[in-house]
Amino acid sequence: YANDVEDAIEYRQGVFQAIKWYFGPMAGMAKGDIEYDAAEFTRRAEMLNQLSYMAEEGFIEGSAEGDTDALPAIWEDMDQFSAGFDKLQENTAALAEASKSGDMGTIMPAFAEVGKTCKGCHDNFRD
Ligand code: ASC
Repeated sequence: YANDVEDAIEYRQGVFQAIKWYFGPMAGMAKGDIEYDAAEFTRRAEMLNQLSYMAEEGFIEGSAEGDTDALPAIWEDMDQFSAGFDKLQENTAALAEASKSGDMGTIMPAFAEVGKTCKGCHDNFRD
């Protein structure tokens, strides 16, 4: 699957853009800035779970060079980087499940875990 480095960078940035698109209003609902809508929250959690499987393949060999904030540490420790996506997949699945309760008290801990997973990877692997 020979991919051009620039295409790969744009691809993964697009996936992260989509993650932000789905995540943002969920954070708004969690904070109470946006009215909580249980079905909409669940839909977004399920989309996040799908997206959590999509970004990693954009980190192709050689794509530390280019218009990217991705740090070379990714390719130096691909196992740890990859484990972050595994965690995101698990956490977003747990969030989708928790969201079906329709209860913010049940949802919030699962939501916080997802946020922590985003941040953990950014701290280690994003400029
Ligand atoms: C966001 C965003 C992130 C996460 C993270 C959560 O809205 O852009 O990277 O939330 O800050 O801890």
